[in-house]
Parts: sequence; C-alpha cells; structure tokens
Amino acid sequence: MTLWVSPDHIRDRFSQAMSAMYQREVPQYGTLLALVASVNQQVLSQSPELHSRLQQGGDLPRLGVERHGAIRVGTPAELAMLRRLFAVMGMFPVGYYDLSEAGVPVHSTAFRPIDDASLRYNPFRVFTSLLRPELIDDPALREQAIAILAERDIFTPAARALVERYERQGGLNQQDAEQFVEQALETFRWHEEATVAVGTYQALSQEHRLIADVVCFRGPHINHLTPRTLDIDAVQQQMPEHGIDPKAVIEGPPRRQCPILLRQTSFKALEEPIRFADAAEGYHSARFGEIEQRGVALTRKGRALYDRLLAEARQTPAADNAAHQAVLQDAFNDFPDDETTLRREKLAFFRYQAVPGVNVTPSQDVESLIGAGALLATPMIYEDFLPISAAGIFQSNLGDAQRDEYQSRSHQAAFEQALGGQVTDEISLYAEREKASLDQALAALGMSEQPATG
Ligand code: OOG
Ligand code: NI
Repeated sequence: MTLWVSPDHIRDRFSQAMSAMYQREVPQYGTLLALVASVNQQVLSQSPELHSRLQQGGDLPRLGVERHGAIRVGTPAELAMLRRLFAVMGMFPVGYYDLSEAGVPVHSTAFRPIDDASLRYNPFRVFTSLLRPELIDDPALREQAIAILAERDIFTPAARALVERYERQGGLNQQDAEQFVEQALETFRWHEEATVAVGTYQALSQEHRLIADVVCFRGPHINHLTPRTLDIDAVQQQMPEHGIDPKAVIEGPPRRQCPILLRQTSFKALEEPIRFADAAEGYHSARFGEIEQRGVALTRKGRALYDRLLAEARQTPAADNAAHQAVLQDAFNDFPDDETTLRREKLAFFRYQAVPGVNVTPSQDVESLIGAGALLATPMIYEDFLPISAAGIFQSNLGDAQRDEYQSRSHQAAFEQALGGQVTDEISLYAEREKASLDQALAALGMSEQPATG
C-alpha cells in the first residue's frame, strides 16, 4: 500500500519553496522579513503574557512562516486549472471579492485551507485575481489582450500531469509530492522577458497598469508574500530606517485591545528591468512585500458595523498614516473592544472548549457556563481578506494615477463559472466552526446543543 503525503504537508513545503524563491528574486522582501522577525522578538520579550499565549496555542514555531501571497491570472482556463492545483495542497476557494468597485479590473477569491487542523498546520493562502477583459474599453485592445493570453500556458506539462495523477489516485506519494512542489513553483516565477513588443505593453499599460502586468508575461508571477507581524504599527514606522518605502497608510481597522479582522500594509512595488519581445528594454513594477496582523473574525452583524464605521472614517481625508489612524480610532469608538461584549452582542466568532472538573447542571446556559469557568471562549482568527484593504494594497503598487470606478455590478456567478466551482461563503464557515466547537464542548460537559449565531 502506498502512503499519500498529506495536502497540508505539500502546502507547507510549497509555501517554504515560494518564500525562498521570492527572497532570491526580491531581496528587499528578505529585508522586510528580517525587520518583522526582529520586531516580533521585541514584542515577545516585552510581553510574557503574549509569549505564553502563543506558546500554548502552538503558534510560536510557525510565527515566521508566510501567511499569504497573491497572483493575477488572465483567463477562465487558468483560474480553473489553479483551482485544481491548489486542491492538491488542501487549498480551496473561499470568499468573492469584487475589485472593480475600486477601479481595479479584476475579481478575486482566496485559495486557503478550511478546517481547524489544516489552518493550524499552515494557514498559507493565495489571493487570486482574474482579469475582466470586458472592462477594457477599446474593443481592439480587448481582443488583442485575449489573443495574447490564449497563446500562453502558465503550467508546466509535469505540473498538469501531477495534478491529474492526484485527482486519479486521491493523493501523491513522497516523490511525486516533491516534484509537484518544484513544478507548481514554476507557475509563480518571475520572467524578465515580456511576451510582447514595447508598443503593446504601453498600450495595455495605458488602459490600466494591472492589465499590462497580467497580459504581457509568460506567467502570473507571485506579486507579494506576507509574513505575520505582532506589531504592524512598529514595522510601518521602522520601514524607512531600513531603506524600505512603505505605502501611505495601514489598511483595515485601527489598533485595538481586541484586534478585529485584518490590518495590512506593504512597501511600494519595485521598478524592475524587463526586456520586450522586440528587444527594447524598459521597466515594470509589480512586485512588493506586505505584512499582516490578524484579529477575531466578525459575524455578519459585526461586519456590517465594521463596514459602516470604516465608510464613516473614509469621509475624512487624512494627510498621513498617523492622521488616518486617529480618524479610525475616533470612528471605531462605537465598536465594542472587549471579548465579552463582542461575544454577547454576537459581533464576533469564538471557539469554545470544555474545562474538565467543574461542576455544572444541565439547565445552565452558555453564559453561566462561561461564568462558572466550565466553558472557555477564545476569539476565532479571521482567515480571509477585506475588499477595501485589498484595493488599497493593489493601488500601492500601481502608482498614484487614480482610476474612476468601473460601472459594473459584482459578477460572482461569472467568476464561479470561470473557476469551475463555487466559492465558499467565509462567514458561513466561521459560523459552522463556532457551532461545531460549542456542540463538542457542551457534549463533553454532558449538555445538549445550542442554536448557532450567523
Ligand atoms: C492582491 C492585493 C490583495 C491583500 O492582501 O489584500 C491582497 C494583488 O495585488 O494582486 O493581497
Ligand atoms: Ni496581500
């Protein structure tokens, strides 16, 4: 009998291989990693409580592994093949993000692990965007972009064969898994040679810089990787001292006692030399480094409150990050900032665990069980992305030229058709995981199930 390598292990190996490749390709990313690691160490030594919490949760050894990366593809067939490729690594499409609202002609999902054990093993996700050529105004240019994309195959023949083998067998053996990682990596590699002449590049770039990035190369080069920081404000502040040029503001919610959702910032994309198909030489900027700090996942009610307060804060223009954070702090005064209120008001998701050895009676409800110390509720980490933040990250590497919003409605159905499957609704996933943990904890305490939050 052959033993299949677990998809979690393949994902872990792949994220490590990707990190090594990206540090070689973009040395400044290595500088960012070193800065993040040193700030993390500093935070840990100043906060023994956080240190022991991370240690107990088994998080310490994985603190330094990348949390996500991002790519942009050009055709439905490329996206569909990526879905199959990521499945080999236990990564499935979760969430739908319409970036056209922010003037970026793509829509996206995140391929990520789904269950608790896989997330704990290695949460690596890939934010994956699909170009929407129908948003290219000029019909001739649109047709040209589609024709150029039709010519390329972003997967190696061996990668395709191994995906097929995985699907046929239901797994890969050790040797195949190693080859798979090596072959899958090829899709994400940088190419200095554009596939088009300089004139075509410029025409596409004029339409939107992102379109040139997607269309003019042999593959969807990984455009950033993102480690986890324990203090995003400190890293943002220290970047310039290390020769790194950060984007203007940290995206997402403000700094809080109880962190919610996701805070992100990045350095601006680098100008990199490229050669065109007609031997002309030029520069392309697409690749950067990002950092993230995650907090608790919000329920639909909590998310609606977040969206409202963020929209409110965005009414006030801010000159710099300090001003922006002050405006956010002000707006988010209306968002409860302690775990008990977040839980009682059903604004956030929690994971429940039974505490053995406490006397309980069958009539006790969840609140009184928590009060009695029989039930432990810990915040469930947000594993997904935020469309407005993502738009901010995209903008940071597209230069300052602003683009009007595209007049288009969300096209989730078209995206799913291209994908060849549905995306999972992220909030339903958190609700299911919360309910499963509560059911299990109550059963362990000898009690019956309780209704879930949504
Ligand atoms: C993806 C930008 C979105 C994030 O962290 O929100 C993203 C891209 O630039 O392709 O990665
Ligand atoms: Ni990102």
